[in-house]
Amino acid sequence: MLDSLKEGLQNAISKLLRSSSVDEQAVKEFVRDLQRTLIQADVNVRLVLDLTERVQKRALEERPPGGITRKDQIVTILYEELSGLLGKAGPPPLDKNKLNVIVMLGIQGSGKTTTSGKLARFLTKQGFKVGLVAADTFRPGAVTQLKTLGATVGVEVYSDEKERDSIKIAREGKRYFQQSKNVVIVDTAGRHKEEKGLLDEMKKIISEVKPDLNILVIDGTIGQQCYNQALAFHQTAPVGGIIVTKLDGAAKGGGALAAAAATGARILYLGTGERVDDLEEFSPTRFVGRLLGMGDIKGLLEAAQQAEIEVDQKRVQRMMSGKLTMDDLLFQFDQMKKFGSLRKIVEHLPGVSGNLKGEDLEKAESRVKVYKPIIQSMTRDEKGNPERLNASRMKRIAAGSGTTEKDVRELVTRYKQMKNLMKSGKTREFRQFMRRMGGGQ
Ligand SMILES: Nc1nc2c(ncn2[C@@H]2O[C@H](COP(=O)(O)OP(=O)(O)OP(=O)(O)O)[C@@H](O)[C@H]2O)c(=O)[nH]1
Ligand SMILES: [Mg+2]
Repeated sequence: MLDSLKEGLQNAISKLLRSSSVDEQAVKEFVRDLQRTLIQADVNVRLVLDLTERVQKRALEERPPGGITRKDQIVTILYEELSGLLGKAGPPPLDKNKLNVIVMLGIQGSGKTTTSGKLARFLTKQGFKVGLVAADTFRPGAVTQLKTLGATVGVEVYSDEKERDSIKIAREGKRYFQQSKNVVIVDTAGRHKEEKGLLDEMKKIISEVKPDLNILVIDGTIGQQCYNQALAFHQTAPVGGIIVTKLDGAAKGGGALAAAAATGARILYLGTGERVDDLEEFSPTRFVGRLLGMGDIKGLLEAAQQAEIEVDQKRVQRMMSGKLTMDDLLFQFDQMKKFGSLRKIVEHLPGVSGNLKGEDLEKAESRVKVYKPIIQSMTRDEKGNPERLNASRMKRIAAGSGTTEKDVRELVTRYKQMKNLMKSGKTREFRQFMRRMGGGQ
């Protein structure tokens, strides 16, 4: 499931990067691709629509900051929005000057007990005085499991094997550690998902011990079921933080996205193995990178830029060899916008043909909006070989694109000028400039 999500997202991104320009149409297509791939990957539809609506709005409204291309900016927006779903990074809100009670919530086998041990160790290392409370009276062996873990991490465990009432144990445990500790972690029982009995028990424990933080433990391998599960717990006891476990295996934790969205709570830590040290602080950007199969956002941007550079370099090489199509011309106009006025560029380039006037080029820049529909109305053959554009073809194209024959002739003149520029620009500086253009920066 996550592989296809990853592939779909990457395809949407490379398609965007290959498009000759990033106009409204390209953005909308990108957003449609995102929707399709997210929904196919079984991500909650509401979530998909909210997310893609924000991506589209920002992609159309925000201008890229200096030094960043439109395409990179849109990829960054996608990253930010996906990461934004997961909230900010940071430690849980614990106060060393008081007793902080943490209740661990989650269904059977999600990793509550293991994670209680890991968290106890983690917080002890940070200078907290931690106690563990074994309030799982449901599963035989649960108390022993927690005691063993406590011994491993050097944290005291409160338990009462004769007591069947988990609420009482939770209350007594809190009282027991009241004076000596500043963090108490209550490990609770897990049963089948969304079972009413489990949720009722949680509710009672919570009203008894009045925790400062309820942590929902979610198994990272269960995918999208996370959404309903998280919601059910959240409605019973407000979830203040999430820990996603079992992310050391094949799971990439897409369901965590859904859990975070369902509760509005932050993910605090990730469980990445069975050992007591296998707990990582959570970083939204790193996590989204993992979801997309990339190291981090920087890695994705670099890969994206590289793909773009390769495509563009091939094009520049072809153009320099004297072959220029109408699509190349549009590409050039778009590229030139990145480097400032075409006129300034040409005036600074030695060896450029004298028949190319700066004003013509400046006009060309402002006329791209007219040229685009004209080029779109050409046949493939005409785009590739603009020499074939005779009077009758020009007439047809003008009618088809809603422009005038004069506009079409003007574009053909610009085309010829650009082709001459390519031919005459044989100096080293010109070649360097073209390579720079191809490089996208
Ligand atoms: N690989 C891996 N295994 C984990 C991780 N966290 C927990 N486990 C394993 O998952 C299994 C269940 O973990 P527990 O901590 O017992 O889960 P629980 O939520 O307390 O289960 P119940 O008490 O039955 O509700 C155990 O075999 C753990 O070793 C993790 O991050 N990675
Ligand atoms: Mg347990």
